[in-house]
Amino acid sequence: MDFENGIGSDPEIQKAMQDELKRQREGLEMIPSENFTSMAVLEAMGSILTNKYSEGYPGKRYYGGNQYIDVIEKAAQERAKKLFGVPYANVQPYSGSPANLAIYLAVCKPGDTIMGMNLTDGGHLTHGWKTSETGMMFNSIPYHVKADGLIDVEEARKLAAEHKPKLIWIGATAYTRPLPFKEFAEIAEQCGAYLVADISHVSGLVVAGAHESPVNYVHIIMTTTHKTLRGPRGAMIMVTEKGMKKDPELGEKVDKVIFPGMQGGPHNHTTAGIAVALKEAATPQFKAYGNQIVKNSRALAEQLKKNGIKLVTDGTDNHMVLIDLTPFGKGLGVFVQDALDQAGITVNKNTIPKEPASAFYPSGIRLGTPALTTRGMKEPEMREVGDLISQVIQETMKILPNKVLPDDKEARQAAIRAFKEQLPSNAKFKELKARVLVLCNRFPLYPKL
Ligand code: DSN
Repeated sequence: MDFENGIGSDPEIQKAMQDELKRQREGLEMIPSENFTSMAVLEAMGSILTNKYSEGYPGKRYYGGNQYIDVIEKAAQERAKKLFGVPYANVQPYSGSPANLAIYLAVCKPGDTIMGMNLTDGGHLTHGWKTSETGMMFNSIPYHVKADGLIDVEEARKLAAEHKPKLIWIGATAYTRPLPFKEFAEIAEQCGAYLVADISHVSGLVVAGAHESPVNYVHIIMTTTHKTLRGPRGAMIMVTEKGMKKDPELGEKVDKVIFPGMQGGPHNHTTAGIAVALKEAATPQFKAYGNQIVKNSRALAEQLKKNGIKLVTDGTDNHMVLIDLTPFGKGLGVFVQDALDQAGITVNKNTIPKEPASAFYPSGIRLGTPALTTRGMKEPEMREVGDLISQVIQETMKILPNKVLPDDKEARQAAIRAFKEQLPSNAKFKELKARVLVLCNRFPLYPKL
């Protein structure tokens, strides 16, 4: 069979894969939750490990033939425990959202009160947002950020005292400052809640010492493995010493919810990729990498500010920068995202605190430096990238006839369509795209592929 000779047997998919590789190579990848894994992680992911079923846990499997899978999963667990300083790790969650659901089910019952950061303030869907099952299954009390963009710890303290949540989340998807673990530990202590740190975005920084670790403050830590940690798409749930003290059976409860409670066979190729990524993350090179991500992010923020671009919290201490476009108009994120795409810069439109438009048509742009840092870019390149982004924004505002996104659905679609249609022929975007390509070519990506 042709298929035995490789992906060439499926030219349609092969071409899309090649096109995607070219896109990753020739553009600036600035979605803060994305990264480029090492070749070692890629090899683990594209391996024969995908062939095996292994329901259960090492030494306690439902199917035979798992002796080597056990080696891999045990290595992943041990590496996670050592790296984060925790007594317990489950490396099987398929990704962050199911991992978070598993945490709820391990410590709460449907209808219980929970607290998380409001989505449009930078929180995650699974921290209790109204359209997520987590916001429907539980009584969700959101806390917010203040006018300066920082988490409103005092509001969270009052809400926790009033509503006595069973579980509190500390973690975010669009937040540029350190997460206040210590303050939230006091809040959780006062109402007896489980405190869970969702460090999906910053786990690579935590490992590198570029963000404080939550390990001494929270009961449970969840992280996805594909963001700053540079592993494959997956997730881990870890229970801390503090969590084990609160409930000595917490680890077993998490295990039971993941399997048989929620999932079937673990994705063994992913588990191997996670193990490899954790080995990489333990190296001095990774420490330097994590710190460089933050240096790059700060350099990018400074350059944007120099060019008159407004930032939420006026800067950054982590891997992320959040542009506030409201000085130009309401709900303009969609236009800037499309224009940046045209110039070869991939970002995502995002809500900003006190979003004046909507979650789907927000007024911000979220940027991140993990992937560019992986390519080897440093502060001088970030200043160049800051200039490129500023010029895209300026050109966007120049060509947008009306700086307001229409409220009417059809008028809105027409405005977005009309804007998109003119992008390919715009001379300024062509020039910026050419500059992006020159920059990317100086930092080759996956030269061995
Ligand atoms: N989608 C992820 C992010 O971009 O932050 C979170 O799930």
